[in-house]
Amino acid sequence: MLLEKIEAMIEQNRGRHCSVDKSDGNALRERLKDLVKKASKRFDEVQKQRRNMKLQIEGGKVPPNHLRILMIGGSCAGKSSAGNIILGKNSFDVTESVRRTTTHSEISHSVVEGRRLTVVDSPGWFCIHTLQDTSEMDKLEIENSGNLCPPGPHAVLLVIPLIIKIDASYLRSVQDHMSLFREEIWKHTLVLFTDGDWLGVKTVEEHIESEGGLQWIVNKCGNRYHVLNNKDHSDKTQVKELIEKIEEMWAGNEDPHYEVDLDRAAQIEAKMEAADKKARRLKEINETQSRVLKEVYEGKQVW
Ligand SMILES: Nc1nc2c(ncn2[C@@H]2O[C@H](COP(=O)(O)OP(=O)(O)O)[C@@H](O)[C@H]2O)c(=O)[nH]1
Ligand SMILES: [Mg+2]
Repeated sequence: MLLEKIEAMIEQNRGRHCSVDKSDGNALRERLKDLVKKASKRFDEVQKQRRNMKLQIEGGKVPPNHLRILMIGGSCAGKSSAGNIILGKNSFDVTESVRRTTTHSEISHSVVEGRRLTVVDSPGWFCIHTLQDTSEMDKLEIENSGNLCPPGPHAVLLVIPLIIKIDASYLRSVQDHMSLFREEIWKHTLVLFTDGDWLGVKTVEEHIESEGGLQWIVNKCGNRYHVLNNKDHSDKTQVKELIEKIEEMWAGNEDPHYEVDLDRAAQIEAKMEAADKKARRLKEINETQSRVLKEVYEGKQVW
């Protein structure tokens, strides 16, 4: 059937084939060669950087036995799934439809590889929204997420799915929403790529080098990144290696964690409480109005 259709198409085109420009092919090959070269350079740099950090740990800079980790990123990036994989249990609800399930930041704890882990999951932002497009409540939730694990997270995992194209609006959205935190946050941030099952034979470095926006993000995070396949619960080495990378980042930093601003935390809490109270009041008014309308409609109310 398929062959018949192909033959009919060839006949229609009177045997003419689609011509390709040889110079185009050569240019593409050159670009690919360049990309592979850059990818291999990035890989070597990461290995060198990791060796140096490991030496610091071996030299006596022992990482804390209790690590606090904050998950941030766009909605549906895989933050909750990654949080669950890291903790080794289903603590956070995962979005299985278009409706987002994480609307408030949540905290959970576990012991992994003999180490206590605290993970804070956050709602995230719509991945092409600018800061202006994001609601005030969501902004407060995102900003407040770090305050859930005082004095602050040792590691911030900026979750980015490998499947998504990092265009200018995606990059702008990341930059905008990261600005809800202080600039120092980048020193404690590692890019966590999800959808590891999608990568296939391509290396993560080749993926980074093929997306301009991604290079900016990864470089801003001091060339720290890790790939997770959240669908593979049996692969424990992917979490073990992530924790090693978090410890190495910790060893390379002067400040032990991203310090939360307690005054700002109190302000946010007050704002959230006020918004909550207002929402409850509006709900009550709405309910009263509906009840009165229902009574009028049913002829129970005499005016
Ligand atoms: N194939 C694949 N799907 C994933 C992966 N991580 C997350 N997902 C799916 O992506 C969707 C959003 O995940 P979720 O963790 O709720 O994202 P969040 O909104 O950032 O918390 C869910 O349907 C997950 O099953 C992954 O590594 N591979
Ligand atoms: Mg979630």
